[in-house]
Amino acid sequence: MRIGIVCYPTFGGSGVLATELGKALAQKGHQVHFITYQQPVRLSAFIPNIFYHEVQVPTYPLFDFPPYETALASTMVNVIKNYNLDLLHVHYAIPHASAAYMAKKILHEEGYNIPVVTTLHGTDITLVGKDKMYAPVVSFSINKSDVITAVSNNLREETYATFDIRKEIEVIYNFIDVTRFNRKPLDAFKKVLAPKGERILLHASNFRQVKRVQDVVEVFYEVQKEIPAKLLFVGDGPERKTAEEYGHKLNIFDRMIFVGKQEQIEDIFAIADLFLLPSEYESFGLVALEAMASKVPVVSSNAGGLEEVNINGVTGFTANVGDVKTMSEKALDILKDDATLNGFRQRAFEHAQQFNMDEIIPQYEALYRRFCKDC
Ligand code: GMT
Repeated sequence: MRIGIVCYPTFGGSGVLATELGKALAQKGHQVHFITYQQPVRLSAFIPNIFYHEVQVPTYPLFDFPPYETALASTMVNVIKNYNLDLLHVHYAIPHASAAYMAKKILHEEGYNIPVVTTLHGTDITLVGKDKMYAPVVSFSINKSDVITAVSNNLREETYATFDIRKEIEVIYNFIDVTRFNRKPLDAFKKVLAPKGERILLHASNFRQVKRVQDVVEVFYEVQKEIPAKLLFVGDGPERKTAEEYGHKLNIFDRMIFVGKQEQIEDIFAIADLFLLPSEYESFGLVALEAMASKVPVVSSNAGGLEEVNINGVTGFTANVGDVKTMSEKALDILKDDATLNGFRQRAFEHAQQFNMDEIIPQYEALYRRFCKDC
């Protein structure tokens, strides 16, 4: 099939998932066309049947806000026609679903039918999408998609609760390539970060408010009182300063390490003992799954779809949002001895296997084939 994929090209979960999906589809022989404003971060190597089309947004002195959505819809039209695409799959509703609808209508006038699949990822519904400045367009364009998918049952329910959606929303979970995360810890790396064999707690995110990085510091503060430990932060974003300041305030900054944005996160997961994700909301929590596939148990909140990923008492623990006391106790329960930790490690790893790409990619392919039986 010839498939167009529209996504954010950045480190965020939706962009990562869309890029990995495109790469996996190309590997299976499909022709994949990425349409976005920048080369997706996970699209570094050359793959023969992957094409990248950059959305150029011409500026003009009149424009305080360059009209990205117009440029995106026009680029969609051009790419779909030039490459005779069979289907367009947009990730993250804003503004991709409405731009796709515009492109679809333009092409329809020319007698070209392009099916549109919209995958909802989370904040496009729960945080940003429901803002009344966006909601009417989001709701309308989701309803106009030929197929709607959500990355967890929770997000499906949230979407129905938030908008008047008159179509079926199908759940296709986030996926990972489990072989990528099954790495041996690099001893030299571990020695630099934890020279005295301290336990390594890890948090990786875009440091937005929804991640509650202050809770991460607070849980670590309680843990390091009981056992020697280090806290590793991966990623960057607006709340990084908050985490740093809080570390200074609690006098534990010397045990906190900020490594910034990293592409080879699997090597970092490999040396971690526990992953912390106390988010206010996660539609799924792709990063928690990556941790689990790396044999790292997770202590997370129970918000959104996290309980569909992190099974309480099995792959780690979940607690109410903001309940740092329970999160700290559970973190210590996991880390108290090697036998307990190894049990959690193994169960996290086993649970992660059901989200392997081999299980999930065929679900997307089956969905595409409804519109393109002969391709
Ligand atoms: O986590 C983020 O803030 C980034 C965000 C995105 O849209 O890029 O991630 C969302 O999509 C991921 C992939 O489907 C999910 O695994 C994340 O849970 C979800 N984030 C939120 O719901 C906050």
